[in-house]
Amino acid sequence: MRAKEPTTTLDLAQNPPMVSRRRLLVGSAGALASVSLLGFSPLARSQTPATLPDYAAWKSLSDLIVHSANTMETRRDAIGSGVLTPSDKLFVRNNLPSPGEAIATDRDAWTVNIEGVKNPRALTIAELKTMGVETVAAVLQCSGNGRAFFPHGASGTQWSVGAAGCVLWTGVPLRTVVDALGGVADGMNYITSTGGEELPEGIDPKTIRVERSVPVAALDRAILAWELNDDPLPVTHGGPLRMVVPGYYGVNNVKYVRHIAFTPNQTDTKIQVSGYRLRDIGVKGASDQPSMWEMNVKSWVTSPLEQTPQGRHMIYGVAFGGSRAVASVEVSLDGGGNWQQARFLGPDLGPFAWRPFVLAANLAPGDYRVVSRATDSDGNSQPENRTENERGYGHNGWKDHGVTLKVT
Ligand SMILES: Nc1nc2c(c(=O)[nH]1)N[C@H]1C(S)=C(S)[C@@H](COP(=O)(O)O)O[C@H]1N2
Ligand SMILES: [Mo]
Repeated sequence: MRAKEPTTTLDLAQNPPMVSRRRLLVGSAGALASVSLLGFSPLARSQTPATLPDYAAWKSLSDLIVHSANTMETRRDAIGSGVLTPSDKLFVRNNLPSPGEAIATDRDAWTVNIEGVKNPRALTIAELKTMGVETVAAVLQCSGNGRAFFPHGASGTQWSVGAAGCVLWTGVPLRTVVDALGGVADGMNYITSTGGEELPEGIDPKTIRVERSVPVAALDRAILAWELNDDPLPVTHGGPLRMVVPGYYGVNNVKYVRHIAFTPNQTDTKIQVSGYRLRDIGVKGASDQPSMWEMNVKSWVTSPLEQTPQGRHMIYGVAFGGSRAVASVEVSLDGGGNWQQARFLGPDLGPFAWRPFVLAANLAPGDYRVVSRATDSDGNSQPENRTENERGYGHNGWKDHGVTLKVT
């Protein structure tokens, strides 16, 4: 039930930089013209290879904007109206190069060390699989999703809306594992997870290791996942085993997890101490600033996006509450002047999942600014404007996430 648009129109409209770069690569004069017509886009600054890197070669290139070999986002028009994001359309973000398929040759033999519990020990995936199993639907979203909308030129990948997806994780609840190991040791305030990448020599590991701490309260929702969307978890997305903290930003969902420790303090890795910290523009990251942990309420329209003929239309989008359920979502066709309640579509897969929404609209010829505004179960609504911040994190302002629709 997806509105089909001429692909070329959509490409140019929604992802001008990708198209521009592609054409620039082949040296077409038309491409240069289209660049100047479209004007400056922050996305154009990122490298845009026309192909997928080897470790993500199984992905659907036509559904992705490839920012770099380590960063790929889902195209806005590829999200569709389904509840779940197919794995081959899911965004990818690596802080370090992907470790490659070799780490998954014997998945069941992969071990994770659990420390800071009464009886610390190493467990294989084979053992974890005997302890318990649950499936949770959750939005995976990078902290910098929406960074491209910040006018100050926040450094980092210029994600639009596509550094997010809603997927199914299957694995054992961390609580179950911890209970089997005698419970959390006394005085522990954080869960600290370490990624399994091999680190290059000659660099202080603390400056590059992907090791993140989340408050110990996350134990109630954390899961050690070995499946993504009912398939063995691809290495691309953290297989053989991933620490999944539903409702928390992407970075806290540590891939190829090797080590989980309950700790009194947060880890002293750079990615924790000064990275992923919300602060004013121009301010350096520091441990006294809010860490990118729980996600906020957010939504965006996914179709139609640029141009559409007059008549009756279904306006689609996705909405999620972040760390709590989404309660409702409204759509405005006039940039926030008048709002209409949209209807959720499909099954409710729980508080951490997103919900596709739809609003039927009769559209007469003209220009429309289509925006959406979600509200979570605690009554928090998306603000109109972004909160300016140095790294362009946590953007859930509804204004920037709107689309300008030409009805002909
Ligand atoms: N081990 C490890 N885990 C990691 C990362 C990484 O580079 N290494 N990147 C983090 C970031 S910043 C994000 S947004 C998500 C991206 O998950 P995905 O690549 O499966 O989409 O993984 C997180 N977990
Ligand atoms: Mo991220």
